[in-house]
Amino acid sequence: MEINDQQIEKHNKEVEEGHIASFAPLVDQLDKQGIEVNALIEQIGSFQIAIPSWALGAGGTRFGRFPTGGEPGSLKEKIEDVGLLHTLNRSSGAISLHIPWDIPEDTAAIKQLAEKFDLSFDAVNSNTFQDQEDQEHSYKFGSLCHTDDFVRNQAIEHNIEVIKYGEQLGSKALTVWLADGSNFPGQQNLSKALKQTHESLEQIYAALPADWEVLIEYKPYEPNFYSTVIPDWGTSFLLANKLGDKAQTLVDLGHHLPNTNIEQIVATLLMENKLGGFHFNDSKYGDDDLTAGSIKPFQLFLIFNELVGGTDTYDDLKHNISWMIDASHNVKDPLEDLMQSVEAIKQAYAKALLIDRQGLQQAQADNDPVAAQQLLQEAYQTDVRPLLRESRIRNKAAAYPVKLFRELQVRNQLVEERGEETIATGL
Ligand code: PSV
Ligand code: MN
Ligand code: MN
Repeated sequence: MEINDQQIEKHNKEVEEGHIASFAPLVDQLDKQGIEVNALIEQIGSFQIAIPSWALGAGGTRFGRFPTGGEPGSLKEKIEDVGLLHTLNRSSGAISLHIPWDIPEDTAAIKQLAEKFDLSFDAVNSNTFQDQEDQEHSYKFGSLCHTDDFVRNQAIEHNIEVIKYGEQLGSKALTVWLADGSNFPGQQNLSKALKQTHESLEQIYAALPADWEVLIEYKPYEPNFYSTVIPDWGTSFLLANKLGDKAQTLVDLGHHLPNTNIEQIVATLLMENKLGGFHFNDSKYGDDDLTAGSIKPFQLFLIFNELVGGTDTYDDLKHNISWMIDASHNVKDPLEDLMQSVEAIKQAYAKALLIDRQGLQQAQADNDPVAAQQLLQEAYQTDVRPLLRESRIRNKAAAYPVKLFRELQVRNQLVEERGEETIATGL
């Protein structure tokens, strides 16, 4: 299944009139505000967000899994799916792999396929939270933190192996998310578990190629319900500082206790040059992995406000932040869901770009919270969807990606090609 230029052009022609009707007045309005609209559209259009390979199939809950049909059953098919997304929106130009779910057997062929779709490989993820069939030691009681040297070494070796796969594909980062922790008080010596984790990470760090980074995720609970070895950004930051310049903190939006001020964490990490990247998603209760921006779009906007504002001040920090999604579902078509996440992230970014920075700095200097709020709201309440559409049209993507996906009956075609009963490897 592939989508061609003619199909996209036809779609864009059909919706042109309606698009112009909303785009033209917005351009007038932004012009009056002194905003350089073409530059803005260029910034929005060039922003790319990586797709996680594990979100291309219908996600499961512990109660059930309801396959969508036509899900990718191999790495090749996963890349083809991300290729479809990128063709539709020209904003999903990278894929983040998870080993061993995505072992590239023929690296050259996989690279070639990715190139065909204009895709690069973002961070590669290790997996020491599940036991694999051929594995010698179990991760039941942890991996990098384990009390037993053999288990720790096996987990270290696995991470080094993941780096090697990533190197072959052109990735530049390893993401480590650990399920390590304990379920009951007394089960684990908390400081020893952290110390062992640090020592294990030191060995992984030593195996990083010169131009690589290791991104360390944190999570307060789940699958362990009493303690997690890296529960919060402070612990991730501590480890990243101990390890060195190539270690960074990864902020997964779902990995915070309710009401945490994530934008403040982002600002601090930016200031310290330790913001390695994001796993975008949304949540109501915990690590819900819901579509980005579906529950708290204002929070997403505030995060981008800190990013855009922060990068004004800390100019050298723009580099190398990994922009990734980590969301998956059992009630939505995964590809449609990912397009919605990308759209929400870009909307938040576009709105943050609209903020009158000078005005905001002045309001802050004047200690005028009313003016500051007014300026944020001015940007946040602007309907930026026509700008996103225009950026897609200029990049030869679909004005309305989900609409075209449905019109072309992409899912039905994937079901025809791959079958109804497919199960994608992943979460
Ligand atoms: C589990 O919480 C998780 O969602 C982490 O966020 C990881 O990034 C992801 O799974 C993939 O391992
Ligand atoms: Mn994550
Ligand atoms: Mn998670």
